[in-house]
Amino acid sequence: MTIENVTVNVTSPGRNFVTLKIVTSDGIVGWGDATLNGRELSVASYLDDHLASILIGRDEDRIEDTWQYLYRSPYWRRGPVTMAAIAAVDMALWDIKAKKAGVPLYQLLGGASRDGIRAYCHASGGDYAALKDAITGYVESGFTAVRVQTGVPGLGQIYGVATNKPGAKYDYEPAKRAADGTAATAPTEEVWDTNAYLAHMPGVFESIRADFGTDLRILHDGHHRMSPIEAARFAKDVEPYRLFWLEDCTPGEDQTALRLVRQHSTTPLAIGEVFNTVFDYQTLITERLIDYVRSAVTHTGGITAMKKLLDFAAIYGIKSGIHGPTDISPVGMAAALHLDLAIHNFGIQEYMPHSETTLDVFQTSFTFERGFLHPGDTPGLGVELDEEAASAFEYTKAYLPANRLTDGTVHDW
Ligand code: EZ4
Ligand code: CO
Repeated sequence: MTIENVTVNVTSPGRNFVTLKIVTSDGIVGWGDATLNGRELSVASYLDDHLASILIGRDEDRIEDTWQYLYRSPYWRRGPVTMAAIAAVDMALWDIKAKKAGVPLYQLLGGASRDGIRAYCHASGGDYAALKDAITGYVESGFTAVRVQTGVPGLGQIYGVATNKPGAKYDYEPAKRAADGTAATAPTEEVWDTNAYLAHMPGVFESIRADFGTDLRILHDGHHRMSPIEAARFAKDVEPYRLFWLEDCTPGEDQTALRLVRQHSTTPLAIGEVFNTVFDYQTLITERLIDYVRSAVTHTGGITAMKKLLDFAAIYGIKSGIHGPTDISPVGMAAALHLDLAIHNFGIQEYMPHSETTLDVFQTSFTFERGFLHPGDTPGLGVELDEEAASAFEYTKAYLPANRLTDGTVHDW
């Protein structure tokens, strides 16, 4: 059989999503996630204007060949737009193949290696009291791992801290529309001071350990804001509190920066949510500079590429920590969960649940119970986009915030 129809759906049920639909000549439908936060329409155009016509008539079963063709043939390789577009095609073809086989995708990836997928959520608070409340809520609901982000005295709104009503769960959404909910025209701006952050954070982890004991897995995201020596100091200072991982401590494009951090501490390191290919990890993996691979399936060329990347990492004792924020659609989240269940070197899965509005549009079969996820046993990925429901939510431009140091210098967000 062949690919007969390729369409791109852009919808905004609470936030923007780009979804690829591939239909075969015998009517099997496959879905792929192509959402790139704040740059959605570029990927939609890549798919619509450049890929759709060349997919028509191809054998939908030739997933590896299609991946290589899309990666190598255009001459221009890598980058988040290209790799999100390839990822969407790849996910849709795996969805189709598993539906044809009548099995959940993880069966085609080798079957289940575990019963459930340990998830971590995002706990945040403007101050320690609010953070403690948030962590308490998650621990009570069964989570065994939490990412903690908190305000820094003297700074305003910062990365990872929810602005919603206190106590509200699952409420951090970094992409911002205009204040009245209509299309944004430019990013909002935040202010950052690394010195204040470095001084404040170790005490936060000390309090968490004192209040929650030694069992809780504590994660933290530095969002690429520290220089190598600052990150080394941070990793060393927080060593006594035994973080599960310190994520994205230095800017992502500088792989050798993590050598310095490694030389100074045993705090486990995770990086990669802005990476697109295995080559972004070549030095990090072969020199054992990280402990967890943070790529999103959606931004790293799909299931085909992620499986190879994680197998490569496994040889060096490095585990998965697949990116799972709300800007990964339920389709991309399902792709992550099938991989998580199947691979041996699973570490942890980020889980920021989607809003009810989003889940009215994407029908999912994955489950979450007492801290653990499962992709479900529906054939394929197990997620279907309700195109009619989606049509009610028009694309609404939203941007990730910009960030400046206190003297006005542009800094990493
Ligand atoms: O800021 O996905 O670990 N998770 C994160 C995310 C990212 C957003 C950017 O689109 O850092 O919340
Ligand atoms: Co992150």
